[in-house]
Amino acid sequence: MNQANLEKKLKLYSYWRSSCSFRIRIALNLKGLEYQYIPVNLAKGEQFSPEFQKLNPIGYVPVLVDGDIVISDSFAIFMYLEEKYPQHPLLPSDLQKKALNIQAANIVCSSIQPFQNLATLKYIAEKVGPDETTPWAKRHIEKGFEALEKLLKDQAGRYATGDEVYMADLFLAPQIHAAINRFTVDMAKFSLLARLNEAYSEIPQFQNAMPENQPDTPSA
Ligand SMILES: N[C@@H](CCC(=O)N[C@@H](CS)C(=O)NCC(=O)O)C(=O)O
Repeated sequence: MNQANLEKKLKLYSYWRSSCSFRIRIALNLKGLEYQYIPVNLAKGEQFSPEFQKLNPIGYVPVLVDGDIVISDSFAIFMYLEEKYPQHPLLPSDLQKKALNIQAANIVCSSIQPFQNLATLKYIAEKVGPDETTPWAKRHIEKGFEALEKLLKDQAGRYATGDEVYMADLFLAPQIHAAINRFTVDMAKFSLLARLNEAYSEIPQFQNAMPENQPDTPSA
């Protein structure tokens, strides 16, 4: 690859365990887009460095750099990728199904993940107590999961909104993964989401995007 192409290559600022980065890793994989993985170690506070904050002033991953274009926030990145790289569409053309996908994704993005974000959990640990972080996160994950089960029960097929993978799946898979692996949520209470999770685990593009398979995943 010549220098010009190297510079044009997509770059993803990511952290192995970040569920928001995981969403975009799946989107890039499904669209068949190669990207350079740039790790930002959230545990070491690299998100607060002046260099990173120039890219995303709020100091969160993911950030996507596409040539001269810099986009942060997984929702915005998703919408950008969908328009710029229309191969393997991740939003259905049916308007109702599209709205359902956006609704389900946004429940994860706005009404679940912010309650389990590192910054939120640090605040709870300091102000309330370190033992309160997991119950706090679990409570909000379970509230969201209850709603998602109701929302999707008559719409789901093999995947969240039918038999094809769409936006909702890209947001659900990382959230379910975090619920199980980080917050010990009992998925027996969420049979539909548990079933979807099984289906996601069989898709190579999802497997490749998983926290355990990233260049910055700590060795066991
Ligand atoms: N709405 C944003 C949220 C981004 C976000 O919360 N990222 C987390 C990782 S999943 C983060 O960088 N946390 C760093 C911190 O809390 O300091 C998105 O969807 O990208």
